[in-house]
Amino acid sequence: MSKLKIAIQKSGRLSEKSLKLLSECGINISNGTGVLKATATNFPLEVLFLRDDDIPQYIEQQVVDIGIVGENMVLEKGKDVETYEQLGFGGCRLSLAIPKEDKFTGPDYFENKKIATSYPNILRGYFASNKINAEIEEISGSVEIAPGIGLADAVCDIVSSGSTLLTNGLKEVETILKSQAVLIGNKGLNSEKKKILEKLLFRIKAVRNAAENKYILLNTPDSSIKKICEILPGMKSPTILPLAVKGWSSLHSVVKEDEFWERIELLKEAGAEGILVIPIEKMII
Ligand code: PRT
Ligand code: ZN
Repeated sequence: MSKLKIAIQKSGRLSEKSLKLLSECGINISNGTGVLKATATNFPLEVLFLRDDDIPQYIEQQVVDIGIVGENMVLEKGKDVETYEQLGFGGCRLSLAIPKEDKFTGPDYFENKKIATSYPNILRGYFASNKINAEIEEISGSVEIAPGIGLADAVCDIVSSGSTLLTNGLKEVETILKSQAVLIGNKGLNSEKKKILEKLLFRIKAVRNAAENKYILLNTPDSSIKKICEILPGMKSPTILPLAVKGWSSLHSVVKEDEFWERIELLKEAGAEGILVIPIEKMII
């Protein structure tokens, strides 16, 4: 039986979380340290550990079938690959930053300036759509120090907390794109590999849904059930069980993580008591 080949970052910001995702999907990987290749013991998957920059190209050439990389990398490399799923980790943005004492006047600021970046293609596109003439200085690492050493006037780089820019005397002035890790793949996978991919995507979605939702249990006077059901619609509809105390019920449902606090307030106002919130391990919709 054929195996699906997945590329993940060998060592870097996406490595650990990519492996964690596979493990949450129930896939065991016998991974010795320093190896380039590993095989899953309970799923038809072969894992290759590569530099993130190489992954889109290897997928286009079908050296590997699928891979996990940042959306920023997919856009910069411009390879002909399919994006299947956003994975909810590796969040960051690609931004332009200038010396903090400079006044930012809008994209015009960059006219005739020199900008250091590891993302020349995305940056070229940004300047073209804003009709700006600027010089792009491509460098592969430590972009933030370029203005300080006189190599460039500004930078275009990945930002997450913003502290690297700050410590280098720069301020973020424009966000070109927002990014997170995505699962990408070759467009011409054969039907056998597509089937394995579908199984993997099914598991990834279950993991992602679980991470985005919480299981909620609460006690409610029977008179409030209708109101509470409106606040907590659940997957199909909430489960309601009578309590030993007459006139009261226990209600079970799911709530989205990002709506959680707002809903809890509404539930309390509606008369809910003894609210328990529990993490979900897998969620199949
Ligand atoms: O060796 P390899 O080529 O595989 O790794 P790499 O060094 O090129 O990549 P790596 O591990 O740094 O990043 C991999 C991916 O993680 C990126 O393509 C992004 O999709 C994502 N990501 C998320 C980040 C960051 N957050 C991030 N903060 N990538 C880089 N950074 C760097 C940024 O370049 C800057 O130097 O962190 C610094 C800024 O961080 P803050 O928190 O100070 O703003
Ligand atoms: Zn890289």
